[in-house]
Amino acid sequence: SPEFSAMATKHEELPIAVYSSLEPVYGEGSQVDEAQLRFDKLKAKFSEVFGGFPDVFARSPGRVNLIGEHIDYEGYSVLPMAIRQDTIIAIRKNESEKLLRIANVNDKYIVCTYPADPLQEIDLKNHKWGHYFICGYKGYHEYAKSKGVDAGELVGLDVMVDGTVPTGSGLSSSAALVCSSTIAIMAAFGTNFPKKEIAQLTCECERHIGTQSGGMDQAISIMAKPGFAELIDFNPIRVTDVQLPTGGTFVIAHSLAESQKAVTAATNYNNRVVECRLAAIVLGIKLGMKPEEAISKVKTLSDVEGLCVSFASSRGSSDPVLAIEELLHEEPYTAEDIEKITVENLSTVLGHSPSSLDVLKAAKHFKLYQRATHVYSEAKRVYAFKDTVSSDMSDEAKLKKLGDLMNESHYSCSVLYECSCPELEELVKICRDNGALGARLTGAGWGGCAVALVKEGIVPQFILNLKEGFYHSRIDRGLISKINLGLYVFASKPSSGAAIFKF
Ligand code: NG1
Ligand code: MG
Repeated sequence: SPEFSAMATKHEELPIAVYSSLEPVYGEGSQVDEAQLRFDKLKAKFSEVFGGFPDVFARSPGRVNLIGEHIDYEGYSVLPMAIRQDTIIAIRKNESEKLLRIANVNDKYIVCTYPADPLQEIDLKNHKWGHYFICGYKGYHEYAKSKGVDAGELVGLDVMVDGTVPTGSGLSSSAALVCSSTIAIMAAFGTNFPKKEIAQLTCECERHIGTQSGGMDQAISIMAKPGFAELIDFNPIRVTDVQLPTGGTFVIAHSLAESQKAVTAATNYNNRVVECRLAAIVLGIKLGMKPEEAISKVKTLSDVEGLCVSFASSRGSSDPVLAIEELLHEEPYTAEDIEKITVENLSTVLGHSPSSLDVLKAAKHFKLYQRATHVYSEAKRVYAFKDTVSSDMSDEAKLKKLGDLMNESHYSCSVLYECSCPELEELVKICRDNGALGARLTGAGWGGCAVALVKEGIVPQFILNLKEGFYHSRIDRGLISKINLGLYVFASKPSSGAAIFKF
């Protein structure tokens, strides 16, 4: 019936499709058969574990970021695309027990049980995969409350999860799980919020896991359209379709170093967020703000970009990096160095947030110059990428330029932001040596995947060469099995975003 077709919801709301016809959401072809098998298996496993059938299904994809790394939380636009790999969830209200029971088709993930309490604290010291569902659960209730929506009575939920986004790979398995959880909960309670609002609320609720993340992953997972990468702006979230030039394909390759971001946040991800914040405050003060004003008003480097640009223009330039070069020093700052400038101790500067205090405890020093230079230059590369795509150059010339920008982005991530690792460096080099127009780490880094832009005609040979040059020695060392190689290196087309599936 038309009521259940993907077309039936308003454009701004999540598409609702029928479980028995996944095509409107997954697109044509073999993907649909594969997806249908997974949904059938999910439903069967649900029955096996909980008895009976789920009420409804939800899906949300992973993503690959093409350019714009570690700048979403600084307020800058990024340019990712959704991938085919996703998380699907079967869910049912359970009125008889006020418990959230979260199971997984993969036995590696043991059943997690939580109380049906939206105000519960997530036990961050004891990381569990089910915590991501609770992020969505809390987020749903926080949003419903803020909108005066009746969130329904507190009931239990039976939940079965199947995810195909490799974890710790920089392809955002976390957002796929948080987003699909939130949507599943929303659908189970019979509500459907506008996509932009779901993107915003899932971004905020994933922070319950303890990372001070930006909103890229959730925005693309919720808002992606098949066939397009998206330029995503923040505050508020906006997406612009980006049609990539023909003749090029993005190949994703896993470095096989797993990056457990929720566990390493204090030294990696949150550390960088804090460094950027401190760099922004110090720049604000150097550019004439009173320390207490900078501490209370400046949160991100985008907040002081205007001041940096004014400074640069007084020197005949428009590049905010010039302000960094003149006002910050390359030597890492100690906490004391910064406190001399802020005239306030750093825990106060950072508002005593627990995750920031963890960062301060773990940090020896702060590389303000390098991190800020990365952020401003990466932000520019995103626009250069977008402008190249919409320019009137030939597709060939466009692809070359996009590849160059990706290479520059990787250099900046690796040298200035220091979020690469030896395995990623090796992999990126092998990609370039085998004819990639450009290659870079994608996602947070410190492991996970690289993305390479490759001329369509050489993709099969390129993948073979990667297998030969990077993966075979790892198969020999027993790190991965040969049968699974397709999970670690594959070409990817821009895929579709989140959806609800009813019976
Ligand atoms: P990964 O680690 O790929 O999930 C993270 C952040 C993004 C963004 C990138 C770096 C989360 C949920 N995601 O992505 O917001 O900051 O790192 O560009 O923390
Ligand atoms: Mg993540």
